[in-house]
Amino acid sequence: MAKLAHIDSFIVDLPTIRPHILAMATMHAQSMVLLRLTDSDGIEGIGEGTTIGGLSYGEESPEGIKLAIDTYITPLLQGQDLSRVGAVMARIGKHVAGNHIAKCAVETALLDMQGKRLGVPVSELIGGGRRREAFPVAWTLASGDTARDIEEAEAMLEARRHAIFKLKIGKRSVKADVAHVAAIKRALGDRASVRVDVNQGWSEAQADRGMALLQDAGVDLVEQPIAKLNVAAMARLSAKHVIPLMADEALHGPLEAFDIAARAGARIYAVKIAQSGGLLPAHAVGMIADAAGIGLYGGTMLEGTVGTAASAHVFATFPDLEWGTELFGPLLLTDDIVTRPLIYADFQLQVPTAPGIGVAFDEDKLAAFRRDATKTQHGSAALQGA
Ligand code: MUC
Ligand code: MG
Repeated sequence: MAKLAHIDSFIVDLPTIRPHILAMATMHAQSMVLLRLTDSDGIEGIGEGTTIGGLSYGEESPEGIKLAIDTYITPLLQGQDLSRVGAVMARIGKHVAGNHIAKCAVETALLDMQGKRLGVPVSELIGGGRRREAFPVAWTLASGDTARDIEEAEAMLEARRHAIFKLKIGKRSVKADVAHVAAIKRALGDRASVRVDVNQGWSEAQADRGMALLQDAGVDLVEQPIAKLNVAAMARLSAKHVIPLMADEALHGPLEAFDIAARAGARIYAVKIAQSGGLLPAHAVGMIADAAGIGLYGGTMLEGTVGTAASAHVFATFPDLEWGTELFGPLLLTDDIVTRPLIYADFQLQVPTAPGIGVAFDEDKLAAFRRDATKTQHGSAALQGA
């Protein structure tokens, strides 16, 4: 039986390459909770639990994720057979409500261990195995400046790294936001797909107007335009507009996936392992969407390489990844904490092939970036500003 021998969770803060402006926060750094589990056979599993902008995006903060793992989840792992990943996660689910990002970090580490035990990539442990070796990745233009965003998009096209661009809007007036988006779409034309993410920034009336204008501007989809709990309004907007509405913050695992599908609240799902509560529930979200005829998109919480690799394994198993993915998190950061970075080439991310999630910690980098190892105790709030 593979029992827990050691567990270590810690926060790592990595600066972003430029300020990343979202409706609810401006990021200057990303703070990720990383996890290392070792079992009684000496097999190691690593995981990541990451959110955006401290407590401004969702109900879990980096500090809270670490606390949930250390205080409440670790005792539930003790004495268990860690090779029974589904059973262990069910036990955690019975005793820990919510805390999806903490659960995702733990499930990632358990699956990483299991893949290493069996000598297979994690994608082979999910839903019949992987169906693709690589997939398209969007880049988010969020500098806040139209000319700078166009320049950034042109550079990405030139480098053959991204041909899908997501624009973060919802902070300014609908008119100003639409003008910004339309200028970028005009500049890029048919060379790129342009999408927007409002991060719940609009009322239903603003969304109604905004969606009509964005459709005319040639935008391909509108992500979470209104409050996540207002599924009735999401359904009204979806029924009224040709431009598809994509659910993001509204999705917190299979239950919401089923509810939104039943109420016709969205035509595309942004699936996130963090929001879903792990890789296995994220796969279930994908299966529900597929059964309901809802398009699939691989979302991100702007995780670093560990969480991005874990997400890639799930998205590689989806029957149809119609809208591609946005697994660009590591590219937004100035440094990395793994020995070998993920490979982005020809507009695609390659799904790792080594056993487990297929990436390993670089111990020197961890020592340099661990929050508990750095002298100045810079909290995520201080780094991320408002
Ligand atoms: C979100 O809401 O989708 C994903 C890409 C990005 O720039 O922000 C995230 C969060
Ligand atoms: Mg979003």
